[in-house]
Amino acid sequence: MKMFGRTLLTLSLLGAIATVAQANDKVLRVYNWSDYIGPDTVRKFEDETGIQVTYDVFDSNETLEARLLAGKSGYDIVVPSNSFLAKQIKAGVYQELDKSKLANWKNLNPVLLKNASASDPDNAHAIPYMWGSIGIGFNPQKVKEVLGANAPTNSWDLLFKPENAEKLKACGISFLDSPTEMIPTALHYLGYPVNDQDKQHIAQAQALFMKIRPNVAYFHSSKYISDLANGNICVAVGYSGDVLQAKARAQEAGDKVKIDYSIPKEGAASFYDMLAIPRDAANVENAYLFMNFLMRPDVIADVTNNIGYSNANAAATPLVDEAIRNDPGSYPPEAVMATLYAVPDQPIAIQRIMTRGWTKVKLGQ
Ligand code: N2P
Repeated sequence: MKMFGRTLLTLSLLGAIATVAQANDKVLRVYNWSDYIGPDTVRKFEDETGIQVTYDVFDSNETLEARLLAGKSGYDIVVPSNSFLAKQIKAGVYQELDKSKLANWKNLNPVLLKNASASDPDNAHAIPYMWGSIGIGFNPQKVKEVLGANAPTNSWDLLFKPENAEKLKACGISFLDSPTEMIPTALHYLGYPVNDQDKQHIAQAQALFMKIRPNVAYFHSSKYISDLANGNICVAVGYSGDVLQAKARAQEAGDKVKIDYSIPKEGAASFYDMLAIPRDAANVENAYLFMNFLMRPDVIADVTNNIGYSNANAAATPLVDEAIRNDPGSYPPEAVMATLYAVPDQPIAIQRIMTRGWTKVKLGQ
């Protein structure tokens, strides 16, 4: 009995030591969107701090949310969009930030902080990282060949008018695989509020997709970057910076393919992606170090210069390449900004209806 007790004690002591060692380990696990960081950003952080980073990627809020709600994601930093944040905060997914550990907070843009506080009062749980819009990436040459010189590339008609989609099928159409972003895009096109909870209206949005479904090559939220750049598809509804990455890749590859990004005149969705620490993160101190590192103007400007998304760091703006600062896709002019609406934060029940409808759209039935 005594022996057994001592063994137990020894085991639990060993366990405690292991836990402390793990918590103090120089490791960090980050779960971010794909194509959303500079090629050297993580290595630079590792070199400066000696912290070993495991860096995994996802390409939709839906995927991230499933991991977070299942619990024990194992990640120390995750990057939800603000449209998902409020619900996740309520579900107790994140810890409150200790801003005394974030000396570079002062560099953040106060206007963006205020906007982001709509889903996180006082910015208590999350830091805005990058923001962008959901518009149309297209290959002007191919679209012109199929639809003629007057192709409505500045309008959602380009895709939602079945007669256009039917023709564009020949060169390849893709949509994001995200019901929470695509259904509101269709609701908006139909003239309904983007946060409409009327099931009939949501069904109409679904029907709009059903009509053009036979002409869609695929629904995917990251594959279109290389497919646009390679000329495998000619129109993709996608995230602003991802399309700009496709444009840059096509340019680097030579003159064969040219890519443009359009924010349709009817308006388009905008999003903020936020850095947050899950409640059960094992390496919280290292998470703070990484967050603070990402708020350094030189670091975050370099990220923007590589991925084409606008960051939320006012102090970094002078360090952002002029070509990106002047690109209306990354930094839209005031008049275009006024047409953007935030991806709506829908209640779970509505989210489920949209997800079920979306599955049918994807299956085409
Ligand atoms: C990165 C996409 C991030 C923008 N590939 C969507 N929130």
